[in-house]
This record gives sequence, C-alpha cells and structure tokens, in this order.
Amino acid sequence: MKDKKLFLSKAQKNFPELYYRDIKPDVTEFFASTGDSFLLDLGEHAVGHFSFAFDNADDFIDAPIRLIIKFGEDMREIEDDFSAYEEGLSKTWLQEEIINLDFPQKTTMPRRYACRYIKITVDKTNKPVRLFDFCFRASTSADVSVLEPAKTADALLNKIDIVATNTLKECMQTFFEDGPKRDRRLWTGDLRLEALTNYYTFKNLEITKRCLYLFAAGNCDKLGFLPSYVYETPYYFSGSAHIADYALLFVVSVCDYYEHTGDTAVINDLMQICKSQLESFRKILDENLIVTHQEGWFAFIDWCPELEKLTALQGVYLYTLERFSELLKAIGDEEHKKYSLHLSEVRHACKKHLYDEKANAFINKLDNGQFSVHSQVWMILGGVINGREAEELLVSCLDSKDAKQSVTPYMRHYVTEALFKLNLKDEAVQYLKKFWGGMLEQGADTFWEAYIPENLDFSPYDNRVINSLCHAWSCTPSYFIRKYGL
Ligand code: RAM
Repeated sequence: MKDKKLFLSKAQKNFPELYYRDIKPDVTEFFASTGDSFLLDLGEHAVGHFSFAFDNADDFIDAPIRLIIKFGEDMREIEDDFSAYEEGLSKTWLQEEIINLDFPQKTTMPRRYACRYIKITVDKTNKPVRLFDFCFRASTSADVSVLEPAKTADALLNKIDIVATNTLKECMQTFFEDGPKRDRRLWTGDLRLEALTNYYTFKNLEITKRCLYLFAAGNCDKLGFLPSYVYETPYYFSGSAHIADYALLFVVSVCDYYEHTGDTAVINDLMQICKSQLESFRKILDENLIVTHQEGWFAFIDWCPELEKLTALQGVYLYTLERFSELLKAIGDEEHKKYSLHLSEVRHACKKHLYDEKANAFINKLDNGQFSVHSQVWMILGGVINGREAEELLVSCLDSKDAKQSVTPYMRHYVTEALFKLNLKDEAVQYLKKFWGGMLEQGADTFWEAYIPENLDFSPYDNRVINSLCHAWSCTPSYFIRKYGL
C-alpha cells in the first residue's frame, strides 16, 4: 500500500505537459435547413475538442435546433452506418452525437474526439441557420519541435516514418494511450512499443516514467501478474485483465528504460516488481520448464483468430529473461547469473519439447499441432534457434499459406524485430514496406490497430467500424528506420 501510494505520487510528478493547437477545417461557413449535411476536413488526424457557432440565417430560429455530428478517423468511418453496429465492444465508442441547441451561440463540445473528418447533419431546424467558426483544438504531449526528420533516402520509408511518428504523437496524451478513439487507456503491450519509438523520436522521458509507475501501482492477480491495463481518468483504477505476456513486457519496458536513460533510481524502485513478475511466471512452468495453460484471458500475442499461444508465450518469457539478466549484469546485481542459467535451461527445454525435428519448426501438441508465425518468431526472439536454421524457418513461415500469419502491427513489430535480429535487413525493409506501406496506399493518416491486406474489413471485434485507426502499437516503423539508419 505504501509503495502503491509512492508509485502513484511519482507518476503524478511526471505528468506531461500538453501542447495545444487550433486547426481550422477547409469549410468556413455553411447555410443549412432541415436535412442538410456537410463535411469538414481537418486535413490531418487530430485528437481534441471541437467547437463551432451558429446563428440565424435571416429569421429567428423559433425553436431549438438539433444536429447530428459524426467524427471519423477516415472517410469510410464517416460513410459507415453506425446504427448497424451490434454490440461486441460497446457502441458508445463510436463517435457520433446528437445535440440540441436552444439559441444562436458558440458551442464547445465537452467530449474529446479522434478524427480527421467531421460530418454535421442538421436533423431539425424550424428556420435556416448559418453554421460557422469551426475549430478543432488538438492536444498532444509530444513536443514536435524536438522531432528530427528521419535520415532515410528511401521515399516510401520516409512517408512511413512521418505517419508512424504522427501515430505516436496522437496517442501521447497525459499517458501513452493505446488508441485515442478507443480504448483510451494504458496497456502494457502498447506502452512497450510506444516508449521504444519515443526514445528515437519525441524523447519525452517523463511520460515513459509516468506510465511505468502507473503500472507498478496496479493490483496483481492471484498468479502475481500486474494488470495489463490501467485507467487514470478521472481517477486511477487498476484494470481487471492480467495477461502473462503483457506482465513480462512490463519487465522488458523497464529494461528498455534503463538502456535508454541509465536512470538507476527508477530501476531500484521497480526492481522487486520485475523480479516478482518473472517469479510468478516461473511458478506456472511444468516439470519440463514449459508454461502451463491457465484459465481466462491468459495470453495475448496477437488478435489472429484461433491462434494457439503457448509456444509464443514461452518465447516472450525467454526474451524477457535475456533482457532482464542483461539489466542485472549492467547494474552489478549478482543475481544475473541465476537468471542467465535459468535462461539457458529453458532454451534447451524449448528445443527438446516444442520443436519438431521432422518439420524443422516449432510445432507441438501443446499448441495442437498448429504452425504459426507467432511461435516461430517468439522462439527466435527467445534465442532457441539462431543463424541459418532460424533464417530459413522464419523466411519460409512468412511465405507459407499453411502458417497462421500476424494480423496486427503489434505482432508484425516482433516479426520485423526477428528479421533484424537475424541480420535479414532487406527482408525486414520489404516487410515494413509491405504492411505499413500497404496502409499508406489505403490513405492512412495514422497507422491502424489491425490490418490484413487481403481483408480490409478485418476486425478483432467482428466489425471494423469499432477498430481504432490510430493505434499506438503501429508506430514502430520510426523506431526501426531510425535505430537501423534505414
Ligand atoms: C485491445 C487494444 C489494445 C491491446 C489489447 C490487447 O483492446 O487494441 O491496444 O493492447 O487489445
């Protein structure tokens, strides 16, 4: 309890400054009667508050007017019929309002929106009206003045970089949001990728520190795992999901933070929690050192339908162990020996129990014989196989029609990381261009939560209208482009 309070007060001390900017859309005024509608284009994706004014056109309005105002991250969202949306995730995420205004006035809408387009329909007015003075007050905690352009000579990578940094900027508010349209909360998996990209772009260390402390203050579940998400508005609340891979990625985020800052004060504060996450994971290994299935939403990995996840999850554990033992070594903690010994034991166990020698791939009965990119990538990132053997496996599974493929830019980040790890730089660049460049071809101003080139209607939630089109975990091309000087 004492620690939680301390962590929350440290999170509060690192509350980032928000920068505001007024964006004027392309239309300056519109005369309307009942049933008329018009579209405003901000010319860019923005997160913030919308205001406008209306007045009588000639005669006094006589009765209140009713407007329907719809906000879309892209034009498809504007054109989609929201009334056809059936609940999966709550339809209240869909950005559409009906407002009644009594008298000619200037109005600032109270809720925050994420959009590029705004469609206004005059549902009812007794007399014609003039709508004008449209303004969108955009906010972000990313200081764009510190952002240097990427030094790439490749035109497509340059465009990808601009959209990727834009995606990150939009998600940087008073903490790292996963998506400014939805879910508007701090998730560990997203935090890790946002923080990583932020080190190479906006370099806002406060927000990263804040987010680490917000998680550290969360309530662990009965297995000992941190919450996978937390809320901070209007007050702090610890989320009820405790996904094992996300708990591990909290530890990785702490390692990343040290690598980029050398700040031992934060590491000392968070050390016990990191150790406890790894100890908790260790307790759910079986006698062969392989993770056992747990009830509930236990592993995430990707939104790929019907994905079997145990092998990939085991890879996340290895990846975390490696990073954590390196951190301990760097700060002179002798326990690093214990962790690296365990790491090599688990790697051996994975090769023995999760690898199929005949298929030359990580296919096993724990994952019901399923062949997935996810298992191969995480076993490679976990260091179970290396060199030629790993290269051949990775390249072939990315081409294979029989393998389950990634569906989110989140998982594709780790695919790209595996390609770089194996020094397959050309393949990594092609991969980036194919998936993030593919979204650009579809007109993306910011990168999306989910994207399958052959199925643009794909949604993890059964209906693409609820998808977030500016999603934190999609911002990492800027990390790769800048880190590897592409
Ligand atoms: C969704 C969000 C979020 C992600 C979780 C696992 O609700 O897209 O970004 O981290 O899933």
